[in-house]
Amino acid sequence: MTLQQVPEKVQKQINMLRETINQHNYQYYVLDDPNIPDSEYDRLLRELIDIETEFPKLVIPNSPTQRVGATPLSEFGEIKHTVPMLSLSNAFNDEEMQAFNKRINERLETDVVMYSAETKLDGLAVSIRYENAVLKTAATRGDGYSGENITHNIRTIQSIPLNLIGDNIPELLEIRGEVFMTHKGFEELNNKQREKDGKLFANPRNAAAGSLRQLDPKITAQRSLSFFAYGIGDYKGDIEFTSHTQILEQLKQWGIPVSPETKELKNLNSCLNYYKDIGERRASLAYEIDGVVFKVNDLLQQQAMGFVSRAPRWAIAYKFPPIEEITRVLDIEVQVGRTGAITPVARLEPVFVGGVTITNATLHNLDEVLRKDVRIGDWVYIRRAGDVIPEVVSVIKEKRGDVTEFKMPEVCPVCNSTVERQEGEATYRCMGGLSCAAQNIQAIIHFISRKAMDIDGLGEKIVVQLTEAGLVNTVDELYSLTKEQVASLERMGEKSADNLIEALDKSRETTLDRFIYSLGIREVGEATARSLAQHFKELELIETASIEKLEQISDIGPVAAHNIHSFFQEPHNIKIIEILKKNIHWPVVEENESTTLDGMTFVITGTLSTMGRTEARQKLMALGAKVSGSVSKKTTYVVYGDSPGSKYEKAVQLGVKTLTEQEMLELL
Ligand code: 9MJ
Repeated sequence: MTLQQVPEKVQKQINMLRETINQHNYQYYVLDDPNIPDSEYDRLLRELIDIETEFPKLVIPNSPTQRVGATPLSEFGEIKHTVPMLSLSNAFNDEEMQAFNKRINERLETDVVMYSAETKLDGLAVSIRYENAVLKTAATRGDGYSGENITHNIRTIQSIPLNLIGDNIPELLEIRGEVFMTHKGFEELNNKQREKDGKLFANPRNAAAGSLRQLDPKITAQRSLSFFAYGIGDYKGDIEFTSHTQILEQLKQWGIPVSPETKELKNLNSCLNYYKDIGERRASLAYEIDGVVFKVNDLLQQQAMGFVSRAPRWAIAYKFPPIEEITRVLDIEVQVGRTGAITPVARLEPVFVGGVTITNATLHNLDEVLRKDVRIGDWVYIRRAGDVIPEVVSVIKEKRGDVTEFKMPEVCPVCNSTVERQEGEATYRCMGGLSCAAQNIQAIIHFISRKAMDIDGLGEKIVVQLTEAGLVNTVDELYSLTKEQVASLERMGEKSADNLIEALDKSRETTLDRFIYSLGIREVGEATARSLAQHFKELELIETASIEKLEQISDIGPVAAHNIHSFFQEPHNIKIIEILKKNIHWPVVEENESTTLDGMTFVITGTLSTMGRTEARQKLMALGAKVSGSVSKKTTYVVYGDSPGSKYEKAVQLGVKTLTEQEMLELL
């Protein structure tokens, strides 16, 4: 068939596919509410690719198939910003926020000022221009007046539409926003880099910057970049905007993703509460933020405020305490963990990071020490994000003076047993096993922890006291402790001893999955322990299971299977478990009783009040549930929030059970 003879039917099918795919992108990236499964989306895209391959003349630059079409550049061109891209003034405490609010009230001669509140994403500011709905160019912020032409890379970011959708499409729309990398995308990228011995990125921001400043768009396309818009620059269109939140709402309607954390607030007090709330949730967000941004919402009021040097007077970034700081490595010591793993730890000159004073940071293993080339005496960047263990990010080589290299000890600093590294493992381990006091103590601490046997009132300090007094060497011995023995410990009163014995007694009734988890088998976390309990139902069957049998369980791989098998072969462990079995009991695991949401499929629809849909999805998935975008007879539950729409109706039609948000929380 010649190219002139494209049947009308084919053109129609192509148009239909492009429109459908763009609509699904909008559902997924803007509404965070996909209404078809990923496999169905892939099928539509595949069909479009197939037709376009057969009829290459019908390919247009903004077809959803054309995200990585461009050839590598030899250098970045320059793009002038028709409206300058300004920066933001900062506030670092409540007083500075009060001063900001006061300046605004005074200049506008009113106390009635609404603010738009947004998270401050820690990524790269970009400007993207659409002409008559079509993405034309994109640039970095640069010096605010001109930036680098990164159109070829911006086109590879799935959540940025190549064509605007909806009504009242403007002749010209320049959107501004932040390109960033989620924690997940960052970890995946660094894992890939590690596998090929490539350069590791220090943080998601650097990874996003490195990915965006690639001359070859194929590399950018492999990186998981995200985007949220936070405003507009140049604009020619019919809609007359009156407020900032109206702009953001309209951008969403045109298919552009906007942060779901954006809110309209009525006064300073609500702004301070917003700062506090987001600060508390900072560590659980999927991406990094370094503060929140408040903008006067009314555009006329914005105009009246004007600008000062290079920042608008109507906006401010209220920054969170930094999570990265510079300090000095005083020493590098090693810690011996529960499984004998020897971890190098940097002892630091105390430094205030992310709201707390840090004196130690993990260096993970010897490979990391060598890769980062951290030496005793070095100045380093320390990072503490949320509740995670602080770590040394990188060395400031320019500041290096007199330094000493770290050497992995040949014998365990606690028990003098040999230290070895197994083939293919990054970790060195003490070979002393349970003859190593450090491993014993850590094993007991794990055993009593909240998610394991949950023995209240028995903290790390008492465990150390009990082992040093020779009263408890292994976990089974906890159950033969007497009140008198406990009371004999230093600083231990009668009452505390009573409470401890009572807590130990209480822990004698538990569940099989908790018991398995408490044994501290390498690679057996809570989820794996639950799978083992659900699958085998009886401890004896797990103890005697072959590696092959263990591997048949869906989330158990060869390494975990091997660890579980060898754990139960070890005579020392068998002895301890026999004693524990006489002291600890659990109910029979019933055939259909499910302590997890394994095998259940959820659909979430509407607006939830206590969390976003993404968070709800993660929570359900963490318990083993599948979360789907569409309702079918196979759906177990449809969770509905405000304005649930068609999915709720379909659930009722099909007789699928529905849950309110509160009911879902109870289930969780
Ligand atoms: C970030 N980084 O998230 C602005 N930003 O507004 C938000 N940055 C901004 N707004 C005007 N949410 C200049 C910069």
